[in-house]
Amino acid sequence: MLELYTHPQSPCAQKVRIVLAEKGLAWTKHHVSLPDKENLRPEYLQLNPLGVVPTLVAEGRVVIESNVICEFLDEAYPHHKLMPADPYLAAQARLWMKHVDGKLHPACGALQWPLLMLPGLMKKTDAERQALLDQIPEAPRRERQKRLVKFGLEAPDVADGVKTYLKTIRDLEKSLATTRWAVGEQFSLADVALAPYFQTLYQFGWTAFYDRSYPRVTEWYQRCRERDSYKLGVSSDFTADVSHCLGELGASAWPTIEQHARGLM
Ligand SMILES: N[C@@H](CCC(=O)N[C@@H](CS)C(=O)NCC(=O)O)C(=O)O
Repeated sequence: MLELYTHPQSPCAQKVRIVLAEKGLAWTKHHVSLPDKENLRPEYLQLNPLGVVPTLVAEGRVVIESNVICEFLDEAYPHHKLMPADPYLAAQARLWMKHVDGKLHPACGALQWPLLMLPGLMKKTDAERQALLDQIPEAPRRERQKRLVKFGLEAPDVADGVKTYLKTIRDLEKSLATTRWAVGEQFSLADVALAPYFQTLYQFGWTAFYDRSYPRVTEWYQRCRERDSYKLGVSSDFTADVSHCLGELGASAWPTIEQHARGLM
């Protein structure tokens, strides 16, 4: 019995949903509304003290942190291994996963959060908003969200996020010069970790980040999208209405995002 606490637009949760689909595992969905900050409710914090999605409950036992959940599923259900068997390739996959967790994920948060989460928060009173932000357990996330409330897309986090995205794309283009997937000839947990962050660019119509100058990344992401696991774990949540709405949000933000990317794309 697998239960996943998730949100459709959370790249971390998308990683786990791709792994579940790759392995053909049945699971029960618990939707956590991030705009309503359900992730900070006491009952959720008991499961995940960091107040973030995803959280997996496997046979009643809680597993948190998306990379840890992906590795847990890969080991608990080893019929279709996603961590490369070769130790060197496994090390490379873990390096990508670490990069995503430490750098690309905060970068994505800075770009995506002002568009998806901020509008709901701005409907609250100043005092309510402040009180909610003060409850965020981890200081870097708490301070980032406060800066994003104050400065929106002009926050330094957004400009830094754009730089991190573009460096990741350049590095991935280099890797893909010699391998079909991020770390070898097989789709692996490295691809699982990376692909959802390209969903963010795709959904907002910001594919100019990679499709003008990085043909291997463009083809790699297309290959990811064509996998059944991606269709089931990610694309199925993006109905025509949702995609239209995200496209409009992305288009309205593009002039500022492009400004941050000027000279770097
Ligand atoms: N390192 C964590 C990060 C999880 C995370 O940041 N999740 C985001 C959604 S992608 C979240 O729940 N954000 C809630 C918030 O920022 O209030 C993981 O990989 O699971």
